[in-house]
Amino acid sequence: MTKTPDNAAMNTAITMYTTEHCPFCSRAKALLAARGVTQITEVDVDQSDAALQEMMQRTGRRTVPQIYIGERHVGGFDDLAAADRRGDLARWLAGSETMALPQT
Ligand SMILES: N[C@@H](CCC(=O)N[C@@H](CS)C(=O)NCC(=O)O)C(=O)O
Repeated sequence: MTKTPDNAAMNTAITMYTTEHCPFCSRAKALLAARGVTQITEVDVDQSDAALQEMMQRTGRRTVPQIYIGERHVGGFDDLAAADRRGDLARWLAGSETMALPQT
């Protein structure tokens, strides 16, 4: 079966370190939703110091959101939006960087 970004997005595990009141987190979630993502595992770093420590250790950053697509660290909202503009986001959501995008 041919993968499309839409159906692949549902099979791509996305983890987002967030806090409840975080405009950049909302923007990141809205952008991912617009690209067909239906499920995001959110880790609220305000609720758990262990989660905050994990995020900082894993990413080297302390701002939220911090977004992972599978094991790939995308970064924050700015990084996500830049990846979207470059066309990388669609490839990552499709599950393979090496997969050729359909020619239009
Ligand atoms: N350029 C970052 C900005 C992220 C950002 O400023 N997030 C706020 C919450 S919406 C934050 O973590 N503030 C706490 C801090 O700067 O230490 C991005 O695009 O993700």
